[in-house]
Amino acid sequence: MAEQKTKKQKRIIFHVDCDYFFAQIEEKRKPELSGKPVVVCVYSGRTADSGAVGTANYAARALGINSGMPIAFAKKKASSDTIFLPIDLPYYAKVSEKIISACLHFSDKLQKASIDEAFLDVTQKCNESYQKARQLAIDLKKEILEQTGITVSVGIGPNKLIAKIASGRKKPDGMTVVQENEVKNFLAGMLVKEIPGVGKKTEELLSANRITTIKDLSEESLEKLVKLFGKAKGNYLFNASRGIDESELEESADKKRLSVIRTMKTDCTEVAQMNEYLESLCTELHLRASKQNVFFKTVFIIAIDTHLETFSRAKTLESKTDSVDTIFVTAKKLFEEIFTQKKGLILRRAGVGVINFLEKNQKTSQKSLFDFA
Ligand code: DCP
Ligand code: CA
Ligand code: CA
Repeated sequence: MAEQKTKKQKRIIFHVDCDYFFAQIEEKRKPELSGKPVVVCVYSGRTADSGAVGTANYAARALGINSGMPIAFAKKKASSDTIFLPIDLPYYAKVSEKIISACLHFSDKLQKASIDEAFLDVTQKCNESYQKARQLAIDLKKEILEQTGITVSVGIGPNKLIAKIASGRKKPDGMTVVQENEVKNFLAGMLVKEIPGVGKKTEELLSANRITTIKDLSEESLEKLVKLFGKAKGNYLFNASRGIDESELEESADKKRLSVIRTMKTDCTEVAQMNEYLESLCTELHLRASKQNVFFKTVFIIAIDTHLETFSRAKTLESKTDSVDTIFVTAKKLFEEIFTQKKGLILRRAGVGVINFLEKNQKTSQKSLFDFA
């Protein structure tokens, strides 16, 4: 085959980050916390107050209470109505799973980056259009809010680095779009610490070399940065200061999915009209799952209405299966649920998918719980 230099494909990446995550979840499940400063604590158990703050809601942050601070110190800063709560990780992990599962249906590829954030590649889904990406992000935020009551902030950019920086610009409930030609201006006024991975030590070393802004950093030579930080980090900083990041999303096995989605011959207003269509979708999906030689545990559906708004629902089954009937029955129920919940819904496109795979020759699936990035 003749060698062909392929132009690197333009990408559109979302970074979705939940707002004051642990504290927001507590606010949602305990309405009596409304309006009060809330601090979620990771108690070490040594003495009553030993341990660190996991996170604080915005009212508590206004008092100067932040993640990582010793609890005893936070208590000194607290007002009389500040509520201190112990961390409940198993519950937060469940909310996290729901959010990630909503994100899955809005992306071509997903990388869970921590308990409260994920990168989504939406290039294909949005036909490389930032306008479509903006609408998709609005729909995703709405879907997450409806399913979990949690607000998230979304950064949209040409790579993971820009998307990640962008998601932190407007919080809470924010959205920041940075197109490729806007990257330079977007970064120009920022301090070096806005670059992910630039912590206190790096910041100090840069500052000792009179580099304080990202613009300053972009004016340094690669040689100098490699000399100061070594090859890997020097290269990273050199590229990051220019908004360059070609790293791919790292998709974990349990987030891989198969789905089939099509525009229906006629728009549908109830499940009964979808029977034949659903059967053919499920058969095709089942065939693809069989080829991959996997069982699956979760069935999901995607529904797109005549205004091109996207909805999704997912059901995790009691046990793993590879049955086409299970896909069909579950998908049908999920569509029924959407029609019942959304009065007046007129569906144009519909899809069915499966996630949560288990290789057929593998006995158990080990899932790592989570990490804080
Ligand atoms: N976390 C923690 N200890 C830390 C930092 C974070 O336990 N030192 C936990 C609590 C946070 C969650 O991880 O809710 C997510 O961390 P983020 O850094 O994304 O912070 P928040 O979501 O709390 O706030 P923000 O709205 O700024 O994203
Ligand atoms: Ca967060
Ligand atoms: Ca985060």
